[in-house]
Amino acid sequence: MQYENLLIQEENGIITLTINREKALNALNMQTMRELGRFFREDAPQRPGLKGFILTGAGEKAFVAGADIKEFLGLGPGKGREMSQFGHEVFFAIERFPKPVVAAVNGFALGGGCELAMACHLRVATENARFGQPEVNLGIIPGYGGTQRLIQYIGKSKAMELLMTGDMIDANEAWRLGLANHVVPQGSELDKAKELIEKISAKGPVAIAKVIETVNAYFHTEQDGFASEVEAFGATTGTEDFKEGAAAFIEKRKAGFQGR
Ligand code: DAK
Repeated sequence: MQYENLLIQEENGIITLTINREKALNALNMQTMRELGRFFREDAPQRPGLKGFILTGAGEKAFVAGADIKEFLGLGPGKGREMSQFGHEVFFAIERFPKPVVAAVNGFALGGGCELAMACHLRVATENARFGQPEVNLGIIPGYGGTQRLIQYIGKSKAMELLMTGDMIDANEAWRLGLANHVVPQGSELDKAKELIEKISAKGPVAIAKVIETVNAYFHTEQDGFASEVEAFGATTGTEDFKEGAAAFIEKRKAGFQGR
């Protein structure tokens, strides 16, 4: 199958997927989201012999600097809900994939980029990696599972702080908090990710699939936080604040929010 924004390389049973939009710091536009969905929902399940997958970003600066803000301007509550729901389906396909998926976080992992890294089973971060959920700077909330998975990884207190301040944390802080599994020098992240996948591939494949299934099952609770995120995200995309936040980013100025 043809991919516009994903580079797909296979070596020794490991597929490395590189999000290839370096000029936009690998921001997730809808085309890239559709391609990630197609890969994990249609292509990868047809390749049962593989050992695992690595997700990374092109260049040395960013893993993924967020959803593509330049596509935000046409959003409203209906479209926002629809896109959030689609994003959840794509990221659940990654999170529930029965083979290891490792994020090689080689720079900024912000907003949708941090959400993508969190949907992977493991995260190897380079020393220059930065994680954050800066959506509130744009007048919205995370829409690809960030409000739920950040709590799962680092706990409510710190998640609440990062979600409300939009602050970034560096790789060592991400490791200290349990968000990054390993921190490695820039340039060695793919080797570390491959080493992890090789180690896992020596174990029983059914057992690995069941580990993934049962660890994920721990977080299936009565109240569906993901569904409430879809609704809340849709609501924020209908605000004047969101229009102002996205316009301010594009015009490279500080946003003036009005609270409506
Ligand atoms: N989208 C589009 N373009 C981006 C981008 C992004 N998220 N991030 C960076 N770029 C572009 C910049 O506009 C710039 O393009 P040109 O101006 O050269 O054309 C180029 O990448 C290089 O960026 P900078 O010049 O800004 O590079 P710096 O080193 O100075 O700064 C930075 C790096 C990562 C600190 C900065 O670029 C930055 O703050 N980027 C934005 C970070 C951010 O706020 N990310 C978005 C978070 S919100 C949704 C679901 C989920 C989401 C949205 C919708 N739906 C369900 C609809 C998620 C939202 C987010 O991710």
